[in-house]
Amino acid sequence: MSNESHQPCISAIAAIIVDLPTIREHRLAMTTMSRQTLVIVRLRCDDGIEGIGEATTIGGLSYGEQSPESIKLALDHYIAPLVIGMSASSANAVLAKVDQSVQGNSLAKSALETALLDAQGKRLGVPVHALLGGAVRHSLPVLWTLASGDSARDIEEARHLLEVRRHKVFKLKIGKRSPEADIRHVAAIKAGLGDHADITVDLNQAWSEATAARYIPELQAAGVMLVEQPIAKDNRRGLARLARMFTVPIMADEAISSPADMFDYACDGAAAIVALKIAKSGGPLGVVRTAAVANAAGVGCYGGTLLEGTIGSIASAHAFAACRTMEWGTELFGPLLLKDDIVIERASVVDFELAVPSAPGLGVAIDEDKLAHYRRDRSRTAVA
Ligand code: MUC
Ligand code: MG
Repeated sequence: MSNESHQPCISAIAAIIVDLPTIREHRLAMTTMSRQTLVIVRLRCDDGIEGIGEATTIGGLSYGEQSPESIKLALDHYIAPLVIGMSASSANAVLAKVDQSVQGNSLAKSALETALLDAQGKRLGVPVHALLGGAVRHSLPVLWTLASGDSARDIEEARHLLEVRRHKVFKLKIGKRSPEADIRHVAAIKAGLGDHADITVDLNQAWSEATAARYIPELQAAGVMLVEQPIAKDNRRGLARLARMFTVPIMADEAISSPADMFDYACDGAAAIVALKIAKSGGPLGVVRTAAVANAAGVGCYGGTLLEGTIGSIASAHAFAACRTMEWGTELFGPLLLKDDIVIERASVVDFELAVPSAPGLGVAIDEDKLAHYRRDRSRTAVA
């Protein structure tokens, strides 16, 4: 049933937990992943259009405060009852209503906002990036994270990816071992790949400020391109002190989620670069808003990931395509870390770039057989 002004309305929302194996173990400072869990949102509208969205976490609750199960709970019990019956054509209005009653929960909000934009894009016959003001670029460079933990294996993996022209920038997840062991690992990989590749490192907050002050010069000497979130996300002044000490740029990730965080960090000169993520920002619109503050402050933009599958990564790609600048590239490699996915056409990287779809909506369709196979509740139900 449409409302009085014949606006299409949200009629149902399903949040489906899906567990997928990864192609190899993925080691970060706080967890080692051998599978990834997606929360897929299917948003039905009373004009027959369905929008889809996705949210992921890293290692359950080990990376952040939201888990796949809490995302589903927030959507099923709090968000869906608030928004069912609302007009489906304004993601801004729906998310404003959700923000009034639901604190935090950026991942659930991101999946919902993505699904609303997908549905509206399909309705109007335009890609999601057109709803965000239009694409500034139609493909995005994508780096790969080397995270097997073994230097020789990582070098071999990187050489292969260079040869097949998939990636030429590699991010190393460090912080789990001693700083000395990490520096040896980084230097070995940089030396092994030489000028053919750029190397970045992500500490995921693992170091104290003193450890960072002691070891970042060695990372700089090893030739890394940038250092991501070396210290605790709450230590903004510490990051500002570190940023003044070195020439290698510091990128803030966990520390910056919102336009307000971005403003605060920029005022303190605490980060030269920001990792933007739909997961942190509560969706593609939040990415564009945060990027606008970064642009105003002269902070470089980077397209980050929470290791989403194809749906979440393509939603991110639409947002990153619409940002004025994205000078540090992206890391939308999440789909390539998965052995399988629940979509008909998986995201792929060709000639070092991911193409941003131009079909209506996200330009991604669910593979119903795969969804039925991988959904966690498959033994209980076959219908979303
Ligand atoms: C993060 O902190 O950047 C991005 C790449 C990866 O391996 O993990 C994510 C999270
Ligand atoms: Mg990071």
